[in-house]
Amino acid sequence: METSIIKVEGMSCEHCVKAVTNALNALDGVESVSVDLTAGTATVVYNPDKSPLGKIKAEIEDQGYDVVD
Ligand SMILES: [Cu+2]
Repeated sequence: METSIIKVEGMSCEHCVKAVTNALNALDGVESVSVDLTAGTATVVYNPDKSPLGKIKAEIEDQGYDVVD
């Protein structure tokens, strides 16, 4: 398991938090997701063999938000 803190731009309300949280939780190998709206971060615990970080970031962008590297 790995933990990554991903900086996300464009989240403005609880709806955004839910959208990101639900989308990431649906990915194979994602164990937990914690989104901090104020900080603009998503902390993800995941198995990188099942869902590499690039896939997780792509999923966030698919939801309409920007990942800041
Ligand atoms: Cu929102």
